[in-house]
Amino acid sequence: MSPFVLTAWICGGTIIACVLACVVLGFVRSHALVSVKLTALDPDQEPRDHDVPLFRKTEALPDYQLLVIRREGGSVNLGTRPNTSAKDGLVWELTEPVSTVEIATLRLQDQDKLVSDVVAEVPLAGEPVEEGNYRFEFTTRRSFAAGVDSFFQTPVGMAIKGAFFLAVFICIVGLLLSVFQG
Ligand SMILES: [Ca+2]
Repeated sequence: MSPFVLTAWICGGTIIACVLACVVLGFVRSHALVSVKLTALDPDQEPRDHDVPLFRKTEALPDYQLLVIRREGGSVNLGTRPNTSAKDGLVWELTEPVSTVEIATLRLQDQDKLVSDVVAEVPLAGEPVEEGNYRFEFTTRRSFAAGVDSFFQTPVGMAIKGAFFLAVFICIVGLLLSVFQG
């Protein structure tokens, strides 16, 4: 067997193995968070910007901000609902679902221009979670894209991506060489 054919087999095998690993591990990690519902159990206990009755009553309502805290560090800001009570339930939809294996906690803040106060922080769960004055309900679904995305951020995923591109590169170089020599 010529070295070119051998190299082509090895590269082809590597490419197929990388794609298979990506599909399998992406599927394993594809359970993803798609929305969070927040309900304040007692509206009288929600944070207020100030306690002056009747004065700018709407603006005094809380500015809830929800963050996904990642296990690997960093966070995803799901957005802020300015001047809105959560007494009837507030829903945050994730435009890009986040793989559940990546999520450490969900952090609820009352957003402020200076320092936002953490109101509650809860782990992700299948059941509704109550902490303090709040109830969190999570919706998850299979998202292959989120799984693959999350997989490529792991060291193994990065290595596989590197191996894939290296194999493709060697294939192209080998093909060019064989064309020029042939
Ligand atoms: Ca406010």
